[in-house]
Amino acid sequence: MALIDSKTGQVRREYSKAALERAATIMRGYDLAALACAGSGHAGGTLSIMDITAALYLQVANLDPENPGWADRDRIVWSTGHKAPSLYLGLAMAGAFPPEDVARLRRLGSPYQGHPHWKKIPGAEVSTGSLGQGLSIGVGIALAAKLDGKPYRTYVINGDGELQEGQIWEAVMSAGHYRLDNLVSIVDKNRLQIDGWVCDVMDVDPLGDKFRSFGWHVVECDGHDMGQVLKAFEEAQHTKGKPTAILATTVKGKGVDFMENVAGWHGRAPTFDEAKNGLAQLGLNGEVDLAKMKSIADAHQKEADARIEAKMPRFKKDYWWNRQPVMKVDMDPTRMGYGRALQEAGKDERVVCLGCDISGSITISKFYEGHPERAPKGKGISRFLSVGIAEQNATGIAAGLAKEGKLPTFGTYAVFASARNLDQFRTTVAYGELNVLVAGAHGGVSVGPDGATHQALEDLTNVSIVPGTTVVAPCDAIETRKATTALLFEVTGAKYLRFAREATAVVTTEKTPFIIGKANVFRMRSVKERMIDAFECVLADDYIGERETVAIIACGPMVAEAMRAAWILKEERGWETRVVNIHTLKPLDETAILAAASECEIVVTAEEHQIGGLANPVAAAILRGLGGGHAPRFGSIGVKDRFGESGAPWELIKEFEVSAEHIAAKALELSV
Ligand SMILES: Cc1ncc(C[n+]2csc(CCOP(=O)(O)OP(=O)(O)O)c2C)c(N)n1
Repeated sequence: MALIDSKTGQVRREYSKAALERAATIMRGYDLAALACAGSGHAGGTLSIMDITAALYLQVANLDPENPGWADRDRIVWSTGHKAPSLYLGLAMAGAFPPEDVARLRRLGSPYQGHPHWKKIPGAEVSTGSLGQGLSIGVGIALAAKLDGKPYRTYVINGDGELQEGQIWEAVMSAGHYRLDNLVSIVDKNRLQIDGWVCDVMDVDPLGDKFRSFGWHVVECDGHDMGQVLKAFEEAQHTKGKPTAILATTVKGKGVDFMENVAGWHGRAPTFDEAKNGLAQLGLNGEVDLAKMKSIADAHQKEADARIEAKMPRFKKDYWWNRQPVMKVDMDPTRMGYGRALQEAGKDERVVCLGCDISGSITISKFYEGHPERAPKGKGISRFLSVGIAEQNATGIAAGLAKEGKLPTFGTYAVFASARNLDQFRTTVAYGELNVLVAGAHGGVSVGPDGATHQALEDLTNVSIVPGTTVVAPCDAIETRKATTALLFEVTGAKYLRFAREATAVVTTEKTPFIIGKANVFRMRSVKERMIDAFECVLADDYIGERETVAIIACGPMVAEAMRAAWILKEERGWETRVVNIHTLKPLDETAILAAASECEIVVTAEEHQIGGLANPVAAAILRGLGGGHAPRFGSIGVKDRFGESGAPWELIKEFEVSAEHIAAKALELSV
């Protein structure tokens, strides 16, 4: 009904339609400013939902900003967690905190995580970011209200692309079944998702008919017409015996001409100049103080910098990437290798790619760059088949294609490619021995400001435990290209390739050996201008041990960190280090691990996700293989049983203590 003082039951403030329209415009301005301060985020969808946000938080829902845990408050669930800034600004405009404070968005240690965490923001009901889950949570909350005889209502904000997730329709079915007239789903129907128009990526229409067939009441409205929005909510409140779906037609990027209806603005933040331009278009010059917000963001950053720098082990000099005149590296994201390989592999007609609405970012779109015949064709069929935001279905479709002799591959963020579809991957693909290559992109903490929901820290453990899988986490973009090709054409069965988002050091060349299941050894021979020339790299099978002090056993981009740690240990202590690149976690090269363990005094494993994905199989291999032999001193670098958080990629490497400095410090600690 309104913003309420929960102690007295008095309405705190009522908004006219014009005041709500004005509030939505101001929130759009703060959104642009906060995104510009963050340097990343989702402009398009945060702008499209803002009129609905203003209506909901300032007028429709019963909320008390001074008592966010008030038992009778209406619950608002943001199933589309990427629209977190709109949620934050809804609360801010209602009076929970100053809107300028959202300038700290997506920074390390900020309550304003890239995707909302309810434990950090009083008033955020649940933690979301993995699409398709919020409506089920809403059903649960609405059922609890019915069980307890409580009058509160539950509002769930959904995206139209998000409706491609199968779980949504399970939730729709259950809400219809239980006739939850205290539940409302608002669909922000801006008709765009990441890969393009929803109707081309995977059509969800006719939405009204779909909801109605599951027993819902449906209201359609223009999501930017405040009168229509308020009327739609009112209709929902008066609907008895069924849940209501408000299908709100909106414009992605609403209010800023260069963002409107442009898919590319989905996951982009404006620059300060673009934000200024946007503020002028919204008529907000002087209303939203961009400079003040920047100074809030800068002050927050200063504190965060001091905190993480205090956590860094200290050495005689600064060995950080490219800070010395020697040991220079090129940086390239490992994910690039996947796309480059697919471009080439596409010559084989058996190769089929499935798009999961994140195609540019994970580089699978390179499959059709320069090859229009392979490109997605809306509802037409080509060798790039878009399946939308539907990881479980993608796994099943890939299995079906494989059954008929195709070589299918698909990928998405590793969190969603390895967990949400784990049963399909285990039972249909692995147990069925079908030839499917799953790419887990954005692995590890280095994903950055999207935060915990998007940082895959458990994926290697999840998939490695599945019998018969081949699991590869290559160390750089070149090795990712080789791994993709090898997995596609040389390996059969369930295959999982894991790579990262951030640009990391390139430490191999075309000539570096690469054989699935065979580790490589890197040995530093002398300091060189370029790091790649300072190290010798051979197959572990061909390496003759030199009784080095330390062995660092690493996978993925941590191999490069391990090499830098070897440099640090050589400079600081004169120690020799054997770096073992375990690019294949399964089948594991136990011979290489055992050789390192029996010939070196200290063994450190290094991974940039939960300790265990690599450390556990390595430790087990050492214990199994040593027999009566003397065990080395053993330590592990990785994330220590915690979830990730927002922050810049290299800040997170420091915060989560997974840098070369931490590896070197661990080796030194084990020596005493
Ligand atoms: C399970 C899952 N898969 C993929 C993603 C990555 N992702 C974030 S937003 C998005 C597109 C969402 O489209 P839509 O629901 O239409 O939101 P809007 O266009 O309104 O921003 C995708 C694929 C995710 N967050 N969760």
